Amino acid sequence: MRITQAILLVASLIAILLIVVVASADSPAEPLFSKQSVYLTAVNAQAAWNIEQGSPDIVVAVVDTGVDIRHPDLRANIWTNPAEIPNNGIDDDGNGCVDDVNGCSFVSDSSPGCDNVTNGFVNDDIGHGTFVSGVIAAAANGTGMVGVARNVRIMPIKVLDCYGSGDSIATARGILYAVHNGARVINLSLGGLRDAQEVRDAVSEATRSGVIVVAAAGNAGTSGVAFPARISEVLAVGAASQNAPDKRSAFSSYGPEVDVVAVGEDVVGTLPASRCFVLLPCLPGGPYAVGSGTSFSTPQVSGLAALMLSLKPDLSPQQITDIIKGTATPVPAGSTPGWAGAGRINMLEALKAVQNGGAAGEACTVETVVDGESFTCVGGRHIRMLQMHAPGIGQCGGDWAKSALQYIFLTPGRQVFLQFDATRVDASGRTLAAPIWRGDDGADYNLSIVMVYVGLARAADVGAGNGLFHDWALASEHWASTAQWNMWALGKAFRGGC
Ligand SMILES: [Ca+2]
Ligand SMILES: [Ca+2]
Ligand SMILES: [Ca+2]
Repeated sequence: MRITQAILLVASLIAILLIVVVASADSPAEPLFSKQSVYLTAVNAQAAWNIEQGSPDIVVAVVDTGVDIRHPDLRANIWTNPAEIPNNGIDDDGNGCVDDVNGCSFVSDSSPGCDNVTNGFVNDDIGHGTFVSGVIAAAANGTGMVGVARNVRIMPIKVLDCYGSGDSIATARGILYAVHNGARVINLSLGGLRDAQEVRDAVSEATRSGVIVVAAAGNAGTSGVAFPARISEVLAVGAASQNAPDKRSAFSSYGPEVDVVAVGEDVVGTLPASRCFVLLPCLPGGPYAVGSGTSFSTPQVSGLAALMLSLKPDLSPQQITDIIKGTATPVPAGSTPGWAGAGRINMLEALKAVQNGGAAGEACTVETVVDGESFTCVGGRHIRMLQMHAPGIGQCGGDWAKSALQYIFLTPGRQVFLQFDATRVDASGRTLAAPIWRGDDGADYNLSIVMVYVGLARAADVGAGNGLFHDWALASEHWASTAQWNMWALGKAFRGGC
């Protein structure tokens, strides 16, 4: 069954001249960096590069139209399969793909006018996969552009033909090839409307195998996230505007499945020199182009995942997702609430979260509770809660939910004491001042403690209706099991508001 998977790109025929922002952090000497710096600044990339620029051990599979593996900004960073002998017509390593020295193609049911291209022929007919690859891993070599994760490896996997169309079988096979041949990140800048079980199965296998799948939300500009981005295990990426990175790009599809966004307008990428003007016009002086679409915000997130794995290779897909979402910069809802998911990625904060404790979002189970106000924590390294401003009397709702996420880092067994300033109480007995978490490092953490306090309050107090926020329904499910309390889930639960 043929299911068209359109590439998610918005042709941008007019290059916008950008005002160069001189970054104080890492600024590569690439001629095109001035075009890149605006959207990369919006995701804090340059500062992140002071922490990590990518490891050659981390492989990102670009499941797309193929890749120009000889591109001057990519050739040093193309994955190679050492167990395969090139051009002998034999599948030397027995992985199901003949002569796959630099990736594999699965295009066996192409559109009329396109060639079927299978096995080790990963040539890019139109340039889309090459563009995406440059966003991820173009080299810092003094020419052209630089990728988000300049030192990681790209595994070219061709599933889309010369019109950028493909089918779900090829897509699923491409995903599985990536999983079985060492990729840690899979970039899917493609999608369609229809669901496909074989793709769902392949994504599940990827996730089970520790491979994170990142996909474009779609360019319909309407409610309804594309498939496979809308699969729950997939990190779905929308697009923010270049000139106003707090706003949705008009083309960016939205819906509850969107996890995060990056700027998706006028992104710089690599093109095969022989394919200038097929999909996008090349920039003067080289095989590069400027393009827009969730196709091009997505590889920035894949690159971030690759940087995180370079820093800490044992991160799981769930941990990567939690950190990327947990450190994202919230953006205004505008007229399409939820369009950006957790917000716009913040590469620096994500890498710092990896450095500071690794497994963000890992559940921390409360082991013992002492008089309802302190506990020890086992099984996780830190707790994610919402950082909120102290609310005013009667204030509840929007401002709270929009506040930034904050991580509290714990070591197993470490005690955190809850302190509570009960001086401000509203008419119904609610204490409104922001209480304090005092860690055993002596630091005070100002947190919205409403949820925590409810959870750690003795059930009898809460049930007795003594004013301890017992009408906050989101917390109620946790009351009965204080001693086995998943704090991380609690933090998430509260995100919805009061
Ligand atoms: Ca092979
Ligand atoms: Ca061979
Ligand atoms: Ca370069």
